[in-house]
Amino acid sequence: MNKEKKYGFATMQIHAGNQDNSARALCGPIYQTSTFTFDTVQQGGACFAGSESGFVYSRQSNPTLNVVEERVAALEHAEAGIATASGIGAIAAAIYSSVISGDEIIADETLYGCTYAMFNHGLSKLGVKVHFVDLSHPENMKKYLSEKTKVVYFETPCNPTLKLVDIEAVASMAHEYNPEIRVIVDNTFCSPYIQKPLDHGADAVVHSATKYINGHGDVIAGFVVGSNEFIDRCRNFGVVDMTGAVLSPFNAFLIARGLKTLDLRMERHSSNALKLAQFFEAHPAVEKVYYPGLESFEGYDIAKKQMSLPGGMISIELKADKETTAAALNKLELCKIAVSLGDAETLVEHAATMTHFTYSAEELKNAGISEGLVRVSAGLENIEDIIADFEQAFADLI
Ligand code: LCS
Repeated sequence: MNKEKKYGFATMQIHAGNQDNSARALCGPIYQTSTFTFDTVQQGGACFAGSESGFVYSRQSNPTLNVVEERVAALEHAEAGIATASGIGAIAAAIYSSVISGDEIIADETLYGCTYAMFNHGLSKLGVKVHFVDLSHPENMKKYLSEKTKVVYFETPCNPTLKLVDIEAVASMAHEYNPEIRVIVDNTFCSPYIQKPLDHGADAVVHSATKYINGHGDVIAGFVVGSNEFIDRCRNFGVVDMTGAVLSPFNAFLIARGLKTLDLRMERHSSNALKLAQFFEAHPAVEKVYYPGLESFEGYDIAKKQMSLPGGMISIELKADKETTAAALNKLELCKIAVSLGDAETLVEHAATMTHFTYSAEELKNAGISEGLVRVSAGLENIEDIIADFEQAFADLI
């Protein structure tokens, strides 16, 4: 690649990131090593002191990880990125690197269940107060902004309701109050192909790369991207000292492979999801459909503003009760009942008892997660086959 040239997204998802590759292999090597050797003790000391560049130990950095870190950062229009052992590892590194006891966070009230558990049950034990608000109305944030506020955190679309948050509106309100407030967006549901939060004023992005970024259901991974200064802190403090949640070189290699087709996959996920959402909307057993590509969806205008495609995630409510809903899902023959998302296979889950079991009944209500909410991650199969599977599973509900 010519570093002086600007390339398109598809080119960057394949080529961005420095390969340390003396054998000229098309696919970069896996540096499956915990540590790196030095010619002399003095050289080792210089690498530790930072006066000489060079790899030291893989909890800090590793050439195979560096490739995907640079690649995801480039795709997100960020200066730098760090790979982590999971999405939760990425969020923890970003949060540990942003707050200390006594600080406050404003977070959206609808979050992935384990993120909510970290914020609600975990951070409070460390003396960090989290105010949960509905950030789809940014003015809700105003009464909690104070000199203690260090982070504003949200997902858009939110897991599992698909609620959208206007990134530009929230970031500008937070920064107007205090430019030092770090606005962190979880971009897992979109991937950088569909949405680039930094372009809309956010300061940092976190990902569960377990999902679309890897895309093949065989890796748990995460990323944080942002400014050089913030990512240095996430690396040298957040990951190295606090979480230790470093990605394995083999998983970094799989992510580099998965990323090569990110744009193609997101196009198919989105077109399949749109057709499936339209099928659900017309189905007599379906009460409500949540999908950013439907004009009936509350966040439709925000989707048009900040997402280039409506994405692969849909949630629905059936007219049936919880037990009948479960019985209908159990009849699926092709689509899989499973948590996670963004894989080639269509995955279906019941949020209240699976991904969001960490919410109490009241918290579910506040977050807009109904008892019967069914979340669907539209896969890459033939759309006719996906629709036919739901058609037969829902036949007895009519
Ligand atoms: N952020 C979002 C929006 C997520 O959906 C998840 C996982 C995470 C962060 C955490 O990432 P992980 O540590 O699992 O890589 N979401 C899951 C879900 O909806 N079903 O299973 C996991």
